[in-house]
Amino acid sequence: MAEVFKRLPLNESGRDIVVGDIHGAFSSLEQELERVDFDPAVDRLICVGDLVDRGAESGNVIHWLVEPWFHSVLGNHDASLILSESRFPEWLQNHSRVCLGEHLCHEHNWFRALSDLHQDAVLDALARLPLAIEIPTREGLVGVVHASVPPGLDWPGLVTHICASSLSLCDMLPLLWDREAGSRGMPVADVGPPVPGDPQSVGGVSHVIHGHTITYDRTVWRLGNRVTIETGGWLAAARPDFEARLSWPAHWTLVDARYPDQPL
Ligand SMILES: [Mn+2]
Repeated sequence: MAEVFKRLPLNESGRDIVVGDIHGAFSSLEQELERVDFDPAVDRLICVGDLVDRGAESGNVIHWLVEPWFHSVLGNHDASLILSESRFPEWLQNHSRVCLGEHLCHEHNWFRALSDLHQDAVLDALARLPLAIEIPTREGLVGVVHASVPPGLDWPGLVTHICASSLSLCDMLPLLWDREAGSRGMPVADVGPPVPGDPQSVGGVSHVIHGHTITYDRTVWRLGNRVTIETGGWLAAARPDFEARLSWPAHWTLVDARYPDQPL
């Protein structure tokens, strides 16, 4: 059974660093980890999902996911690959693909160039990714979900929801695809700290960190206590022509899980 929810133990001795979508740009990310003096002996790296597609090194995902210091939630591109290859995790097997429809991604050409063995290893690794990760910190609980927490759910409610055996593919869509947090948020420089009881916040957790939507001005955005840290770090490696045309240059954003408003 795929692990749909992962609760990490408290990191007693190092940092928990969260990074936006990776999209197969692993070498570029390695340089960023050096910049922030990432120490795999004590630090952990948690990705908001979308490990594959677009970047040339997408197949390297299997080498990262075996590292004890690396964790990731499932992103829509990761899910699309699993679905496209008809190797769904168990929680999807009983449900129709109808819900997904137009949501399937079509950027999996890199996958077809891999050997059969490599393809199997990639699918097996991605199928084990959880939908949500919970990080306990000395400043409170931090959640990580690729796209969004469905309206009306607090964090414990979300955990109950995704662990329920009745969960359908339709129920999954907001977690993987919704753009509300990334498009309705505001740059953190323009909004004050989260207000207790803000209806836009997810209750029961200090904040939830998302990827999925590249923020308009490539800064960290916040909607209530929902923080979007996806600033397109993978673009320079995967889509240099596109990146060169952007008004605001794309770049990696790495944050300490406790202080997602303050990029490292
Ligand atoms: Mn993405």
